[in-house]
Amino acid sequence: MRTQVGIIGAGPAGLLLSQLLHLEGIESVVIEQRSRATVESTLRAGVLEQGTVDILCEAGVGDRRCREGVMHHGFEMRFNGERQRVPLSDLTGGRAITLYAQHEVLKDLIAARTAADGHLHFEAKGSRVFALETTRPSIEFATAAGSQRLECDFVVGCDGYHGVSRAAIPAASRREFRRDYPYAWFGLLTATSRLAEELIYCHHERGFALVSTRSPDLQRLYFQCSLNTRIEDWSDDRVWDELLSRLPIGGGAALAIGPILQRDVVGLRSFVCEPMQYGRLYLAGDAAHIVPPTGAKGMNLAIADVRILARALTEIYRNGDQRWLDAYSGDCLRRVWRAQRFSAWMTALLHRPDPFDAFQARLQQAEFDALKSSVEMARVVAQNYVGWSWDQ
Ligand code: RFL
Ligand code: PHB
Repeated sequence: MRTQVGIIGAGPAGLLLSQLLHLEGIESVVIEQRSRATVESTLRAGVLEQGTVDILCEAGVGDRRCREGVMHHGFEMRFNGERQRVPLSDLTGGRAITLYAQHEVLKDLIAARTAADGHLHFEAKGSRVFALETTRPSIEFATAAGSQRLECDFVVGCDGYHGVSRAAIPAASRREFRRDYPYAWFGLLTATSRLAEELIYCHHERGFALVSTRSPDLQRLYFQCSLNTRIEDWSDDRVWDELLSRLPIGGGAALAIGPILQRDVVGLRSFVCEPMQYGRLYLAGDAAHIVPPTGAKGMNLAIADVRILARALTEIYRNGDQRWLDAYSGDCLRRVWRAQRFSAWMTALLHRPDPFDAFQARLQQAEFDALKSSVEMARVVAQNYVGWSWDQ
């Protein structure tokens, strides 16, 4: 098999890249290890920045999101009982975020690629990349039909943090930066009514909690837990007791208890691989960088990467101009480090330090007080949360 761009991973980065290239007349093949049903049903992100929404519309996959996604013009912070709204749109000249689940974005992208006869290989096992330093890199993988070899002009690693692409870059040719956090998030999806119109980020002495939403009767909730948390130790009653103890602080409606449909525990990590390129291999999304989910930036960064990469590949195929590809890693990393800074700041502000640190707790309070009293600080938070425009 031969194609122009071989893409490993059918997450938001891989699928959107394939779609953007298709719109420019560039052929690609996407190789994914999971089944289509699993990709289309795994719960992850929910917050789309304005720039992400814009690019999904430009890619021709925004229709359902327009009908079903919900725009939010602010969010609430609760800090040891005090409540403070961050009015996103007022502080950013009208920008907003949209709540629309990541797996719904993936369904839309897969439908678009399939309708255009795009080449998607699900349940492809054992992917490996070869000859990255040459002009004919290749990917080998196995499907039910047997072993396959895909020759490409370029290989793009969109295979997430645990994928094979980044590891194919020799250790001497990359530098990795990481921070692991001493706590995790317990996440659940519950069939109950909305607690509030907007997201609530809550700092409580028992730990962080987050109220997000998927639809009027499906809510996505998270709370800080210890790294060694085992899901089976958490009965529904225990989950609700923990959430209710953290959330109804400072007045407002109480959370209505409902059946818990899904639950998961995820560790928090900050990670960057520099550069995001080696020979003819380009990394995009979680394959190159991870942010803790507190800033809601991960998928948005993945989408920003492939927007830049699609443009760079188009320049080379259309005009033979290599400069955009050469600038790819540096262009992405500026945005990535800005998101790292914001995500680490949100995480440090909202979580209970573990082990508890009284000095850090006072600093968190001082930080929250500054946010409350300074419109300049609130504006910086709002600008970071809604995301940066493409030319920023
Ligand atoms: P993905 O989504 O991990 O997709 C990678 C794909 O590659 C496949 N793969 C392979 N395929 C073939 N061969 C191999 N060897 C392979 N190895 C892996 C995988 O099966 C998978 O299908 O990476 P991508 O495309 O870079 O997208 C990144 C986003 O998924 C991620 O950053 C976000 O989900 C992060 N995130 C959030 N981001 C936001 O922008 N807004 C949010 O509100 C938000 N909330 C979240 C989040 C992540 C969370 N978790 C689970 C860490 C909330 C949570 C709880
Ligand atoms: C979500 O809706 O899943 C969500 C929202 C905000 C975050 C992280 C996750 O910061």
